[in-house]
Amino acid sequence: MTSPTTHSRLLAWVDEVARMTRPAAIHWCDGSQQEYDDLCALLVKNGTFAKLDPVKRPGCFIARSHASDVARVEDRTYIAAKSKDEAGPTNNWIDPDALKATMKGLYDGCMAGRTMYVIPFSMGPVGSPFSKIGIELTDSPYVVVNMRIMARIGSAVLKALGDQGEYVPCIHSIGSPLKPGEKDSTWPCAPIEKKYIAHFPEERTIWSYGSGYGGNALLGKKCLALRIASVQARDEGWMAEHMLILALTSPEKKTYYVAAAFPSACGKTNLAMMQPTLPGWTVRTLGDDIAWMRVGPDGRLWAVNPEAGFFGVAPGTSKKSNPHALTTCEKNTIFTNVVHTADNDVWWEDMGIAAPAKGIDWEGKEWTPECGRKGAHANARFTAPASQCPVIDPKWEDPAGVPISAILFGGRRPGTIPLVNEALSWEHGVFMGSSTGSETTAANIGAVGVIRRDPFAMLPFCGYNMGDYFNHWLKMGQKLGAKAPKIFFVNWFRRDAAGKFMWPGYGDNSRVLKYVVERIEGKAQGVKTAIGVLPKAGELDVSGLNLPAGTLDELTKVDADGWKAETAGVAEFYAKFGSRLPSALSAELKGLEQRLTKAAKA
Ligand code: O2Y
Ligand code: MN
Repeated sequence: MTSPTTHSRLLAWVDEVARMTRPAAIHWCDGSQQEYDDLCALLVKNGTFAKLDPVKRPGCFIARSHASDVARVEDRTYIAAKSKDEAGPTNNWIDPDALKATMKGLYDGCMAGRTMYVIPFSMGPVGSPFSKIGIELTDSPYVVVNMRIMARIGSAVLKALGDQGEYVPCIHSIGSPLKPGEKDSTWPCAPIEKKYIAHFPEERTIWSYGSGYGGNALLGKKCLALRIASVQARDEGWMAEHMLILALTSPEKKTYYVAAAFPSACGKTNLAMMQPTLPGWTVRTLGDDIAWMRVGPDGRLWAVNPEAGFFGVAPGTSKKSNPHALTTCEKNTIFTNVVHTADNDVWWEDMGIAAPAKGIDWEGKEWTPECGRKGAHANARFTAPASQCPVIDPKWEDPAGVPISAILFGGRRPGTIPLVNEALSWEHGVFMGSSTGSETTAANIGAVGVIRRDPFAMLPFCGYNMGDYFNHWLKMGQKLGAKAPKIFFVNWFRRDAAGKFMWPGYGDNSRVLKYVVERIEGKAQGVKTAIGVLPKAGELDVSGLNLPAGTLDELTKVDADGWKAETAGVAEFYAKFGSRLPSALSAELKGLEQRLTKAAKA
């Protein structure tokens, strides 16, 4: 195949990587439907894909990964900055020269017997001055078809790149060369100790080896649009954030755009596609995972979703939790690690429909509801085009983005943290974001049920020293001045003494969004407390909820003892950053402690 570009730097790099990895063929992706269909047919032939029932699930496929390759691997993810200090205390640092030597050894001949696909991709609408182009070289056709859903790929991107344009070079290999005549497995990958997800922030380069799954392999998402983009954003004066973007329209038909950061496994996709229970209110989706935000010509903060699809968690996605996600993945969707039912459809735990009498589970074993095992992996995924979301916002592909009126931070916090708490200032909001914590679930690594500090939900995704990242947030606030969005901390996950959730969540979170809008409009007064502005009695619309007596008070009060422990936890976390912690944040912590002491004495 002749190369479809005259970009000499790109051609030289593709040639260099091909000489190192030695693929049997090179394919430049044009991003067409025909190419997608051909690759899906190849994946079916190889046994990686099975085509689902064309009536029930038109254009859909199911894949099962290797049992060792089911999620992002944080302990194999590296920020290979020149110095350890540049990567900071929250990242896995490794010397870039040493890592390159190791990875070059792994890449040597790693694509033998396979095709190397060249995927030109754009994060953000093609041709927008705010979009970033990447080129992913991969030996995985599964990655190509998923990338076609998650990003804009192919000829249009190469055209936008021209013959001089800048791009982020991304090398990806599953790390499983094929000997002549050797039978391939359905999910080839390398063992865990050989997996590397490496970022070279100074060079704006990504090297991934050994995994074919999600965030490890679809390099436009977490690797480029968050880890590398966060570095670009710092240097260029914008923000790359782990945030959903939604449009909230009031009964008066006024629309407010909200960006919200929650750690992984806190229901970001559900909130982004929420079906409000409050009559007259609507939510439209712009993005469920990543927001790129910059100060617009009018001085406000404008956000775009750089992605084109959703890579959503299947288990737990149901008519109750997220009916719009279910509709989104009715067609043209790739399912990975869910149950393949006997009638050639898909199923997962907590889907809200009866389990099939039998099927094949994510490990390829025969499965029945009685067998005692989960059928889908906890991190089973659907990859679906954003355009198929029934509540996609008409502006979701607008290159200018949308103006953000409010930023929400949140986490899974069983105690102390109120349902909604408004920051007293931008700096206080940055303090809230920096101290975000969330109770770990089975979807995280490590112990379950402990509070993991996850500042701005960016712990696994910030490509540089998190202390400097806090400072970048403070600087953005100075640029925005009086036009800065209001900041709120929300917590849908409070539990009572019996361990039961106290707030119904899902569509009822629209009640909190309504209060946020009423604060923006000055219609709700709130009460200024030591920890922030809390809703005044009667200001949260809980009509028809029938909350047990005392629940709302409990959800909106200052728990003095809990906050004492909270500030101690934040102080301990902040100590990691040493001199890189902005003084404005130590001042915020001190201010909070003093206000709590004063309130206790009053
Ligand atoms: O485990 C993976 O490879 C995917 S993780 C992921 C996918 C979509 C959106 N967010 C996340 C996350 O971990 O935050
Ligand atoms: Mn995410």
